[in-house]
Amino acid sequence: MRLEKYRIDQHNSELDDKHQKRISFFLEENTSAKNIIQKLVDFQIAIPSWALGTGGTRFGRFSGGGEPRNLEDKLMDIGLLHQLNGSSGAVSLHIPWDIPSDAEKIKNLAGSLNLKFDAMNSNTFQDQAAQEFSYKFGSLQHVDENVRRQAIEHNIEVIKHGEALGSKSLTVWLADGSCFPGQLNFREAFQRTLDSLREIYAALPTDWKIFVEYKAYEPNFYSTTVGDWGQSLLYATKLGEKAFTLVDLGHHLPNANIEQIVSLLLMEGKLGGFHFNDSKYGDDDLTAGSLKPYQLFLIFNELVEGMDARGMNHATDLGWMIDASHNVKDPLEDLLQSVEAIMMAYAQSLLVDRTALKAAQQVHDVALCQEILQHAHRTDVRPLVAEARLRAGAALDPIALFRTLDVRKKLIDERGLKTVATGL
Ligand code: PSV
Ligand code: MN
Ligand code: MN
Repeated sequence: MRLEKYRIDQHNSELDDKHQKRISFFLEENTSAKNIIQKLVDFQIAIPSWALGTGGTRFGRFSGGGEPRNLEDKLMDIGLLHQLNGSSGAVSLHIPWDIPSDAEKIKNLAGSLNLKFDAMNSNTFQDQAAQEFSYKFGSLQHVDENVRRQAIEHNIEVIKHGEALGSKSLTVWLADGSCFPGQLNFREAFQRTLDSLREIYAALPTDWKIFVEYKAYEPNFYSTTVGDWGQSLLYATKLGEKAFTLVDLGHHLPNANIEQIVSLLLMEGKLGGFHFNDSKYGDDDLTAGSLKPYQLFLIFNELVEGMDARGMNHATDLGWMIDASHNVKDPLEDLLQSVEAIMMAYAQSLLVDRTALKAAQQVHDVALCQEILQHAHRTDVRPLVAEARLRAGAALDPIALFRTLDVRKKLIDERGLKTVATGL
């Protein structure tokens, strides 16, 4: 389904009085904020195709109904999100879950919804029905050359699908690793993985990037062959200039200082992209900003500082994506909440007084350094983010409009109650 433009306009005009008061007050209080609205408008966060259905746990899955039945439905859902918030203008596909039967048609559909194709994701962590060799003991790291070959060829096929759609990057997340000490020779596993990645790298079109995503543990619980940012950076450095590290917020050991990791990867020119989510324990894949909004802000603070230092374009020079999906909320409402949290953290980090922070750092005024950061984080930037939505032609209050228009009910009417999208 699509939202008729007049519905959004009507919603906005109902809220306009209140919004105008809030935004004028905000701009009076924060005089530098005027210049950052366009940055917020430009900033787009890709939606992963696997987040549109109710996620499962390994114990069960509870579909909420009206979920996408195929790739077209997934694009339609993201199109809806983008109409509502103006910041979800990209999709990240997972192959083989999202193999387009007709790439041209899918490309046109995405174009008509104003969506771009962000990174393509390969899948060598599950066995598919028609597949010859099993990934039970790894894929790109596997001791058997046949398995490695199959996994390499799969990645090359993913690149081809991406090329047909206009994507420009491939994200490789590997489940490879070991569950028990002694199971694996770490050095040889690394070397085999590197050799496999080199073959995939060689198949990249000239204007493509490859992102090497790391994860501390799960599904392997003793070692992971791309287990942390150090290992990812090693691969990315050895591969070459088109290879970068991808940071997924849920893929660290507890209490890792992710903002410092981000800062150093940026310094090395090796940060490629981001997967946003939030967690209390591990790779919980909860709504971005739902548990640790200050951490999210501190990460953005480093991103903005580091990107500005390197003269990078915030909107286009890194891949921004949500990677979250879970069991209990309407997936579309959940994604609207994630995008809002990310936009708020981004807006707050744009408000940091960097000159004052630098000066305070130089004289070791630690309390003032903290004040400066917390002042930005404690600023209620909701009017600013709403203003960016308004300027993008989206809704002042996306979730309220989603509910007023009974979007989920309409999707259930259209698609049925028992729908399950291909995916996790
Ligand atoms: C598994 O942890 C995972 O969530 C990774 O974060 C990948 O990005 C995603 O699945 C899709 O492959
Ligand atoms: Mn991820
Ligand atoms: Mn994950």
